[in-house]
Formats: sequence, structure tokens, C-alpha cells
Amino acid sequence: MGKEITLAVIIVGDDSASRVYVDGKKRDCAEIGIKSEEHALSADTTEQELLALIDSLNARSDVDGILVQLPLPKHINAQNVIMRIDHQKDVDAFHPINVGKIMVGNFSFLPCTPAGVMELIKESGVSIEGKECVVVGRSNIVGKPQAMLLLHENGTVTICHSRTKNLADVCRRADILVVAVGKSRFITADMVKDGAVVIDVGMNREDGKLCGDVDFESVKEKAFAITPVPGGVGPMTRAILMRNTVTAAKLR
Ligand code: L34
Repeated sequence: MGKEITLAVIIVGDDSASRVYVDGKKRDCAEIGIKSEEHALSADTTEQELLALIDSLNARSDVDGILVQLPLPKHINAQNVIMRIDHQKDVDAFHPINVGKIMVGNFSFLPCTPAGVMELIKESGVSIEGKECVVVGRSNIVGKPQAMLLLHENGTVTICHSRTKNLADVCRRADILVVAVGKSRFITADMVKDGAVVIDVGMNREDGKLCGDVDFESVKEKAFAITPVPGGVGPMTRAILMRNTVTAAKLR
């Protein structure tokens, strides 16, 4: 029998969305035979305590991957926490070493959400090479790495953000539009080019109901392909996490 693969997931506090996502990740692990180990810490956990837990997981030879679910409570510096994770166990690819490796194109892990988005674009059958790719949002978790991955595939990439002038004009140029801003129905049909591929990374809760950053009902009439929320990028994020966990186990 082969070696058992173990993913350690740390969740701090009681963010209800984080709970749903972490439960989903644990279900995925169970389904494919990865052992998952949850460390649920209370909201008043100190940064020192969290760092000590990471040290112990780094040191354990039976732990292949470590994931600290974000967001963390405000009194904890997320960057310190991410930097503490052994970069070879960093299945989120958030550690600066892994971020740097992505930048130069020599990587072991890709961040889960942007890598999932790339798989969805590929599945649409539309090639990225030479196309106008517009990423709306510039977070370290999605926007910035997403732009880099599209660039690696030879897209012509524009990153838009809250200070962008004429956002609608820029979006209308996009053959491939990836939206990660966290505002319900932010992208409307008038901002989308006919035949575009539209990827909605948004995960907004409106009185209990999930909705994306794209006004799906109107935009689907214009788009060549579009991802729904739920049932689009979220499950792909989790699938890539499983892939990264297997990669981490192979690396060691
Ligand atoms: N460390 N923190 C770390 N790594 C990550 O990769 C994440 N992310 C984001 C939040 N914090 C993180 C996730 O896991 C977002 N995210 C995530 C993961 C899964 C889903 C959504 C976001 C997901 O499964 N979405 C389902 C619906 C779930 C529901 O009912 O709420 C979907 O179909 O979209």
C-alpha cells in the first residue's frame, strides 16, 4: 500500500462562510482518500499560539499539507502566519517563496482559486494566447496571481481595481473576463463583450442566498461561456487544493 497523505486545516474563530468552505474541503479529502486533520481554534487565540501550532505541523513528518483558512481575526497578522508555514507544505501557495516561484514561472504549487479559474477557461475551449484578458480585483489571493497565470499562457492582461477609470470600457474589451471584487452583481451585461468567457469568482451572501459578482441572468445571454455561483469557481478551488496536497506529498 502507498503512503497515506495528510492535510492539516486550521480554522480560527467562527466565521460561518469559512466553516462551510472548510467542511467542503474535509469532505473532498474523505472522498478521495486524503486524511484531513482539523485544528479549530477559538477567536481569541493569540498569534503566538497559532504560530506555535504551525511550527508543530511543520515539524511533523506525517503532515504533507498545511492550510490556514482566511480570513483570520483582526488581531492576528495573516502575513506572519503565512510566512511561518513550511513552503513545501504550503498547499495554498500563499508563502512569498511560492508567490515568487509563480512570478518566475518555476512553481510547485499554484494558488487554488486562480488555478481553478485557468482550468475552467481551458474547459471552455477558448485559447488564451494573444487574447484580451481582464481581471477585476487585485487581491494577493486571486487578482494578482490570476493575472500572472494568464500572462504565462500568453494572454494580454489588464488588472482593474477600485481606482480604475472607465472600468466598463476596459471590461468591454475583454475576451476573457475574470471578476473577483466581492460585490453582488457588480458586472452587468453592458460591461461584457459579445462572446466573452466570463469567470465569476465572487461569493457574496444576500440574506442567506449565494450570489456572484456577475449579474448571471443578463450576462449569460452575451457570454460564450460563463460560470455560475454556486457551482462554478468554488468547487474548482477545492479540487485544486486536492491536487496541491498530492503534489506536496510527492515533493517530500
Ligand atoms: N487559506 N483561505 C485559504 N485558502 C483558500 O483557498 C480560501 N478560499 C477562499 C476563502 N479563504 C481561503 C476558499 O477556499 C474562498 N474559498 C472557497 C472555497 C470553496 C467554496 C467557496 C470559496 C465553495 O465550495 N463554494 C460552493 C458553495 C459553498 C456554499 O454553499 O457556501 C460553490 O458552489 O461555489
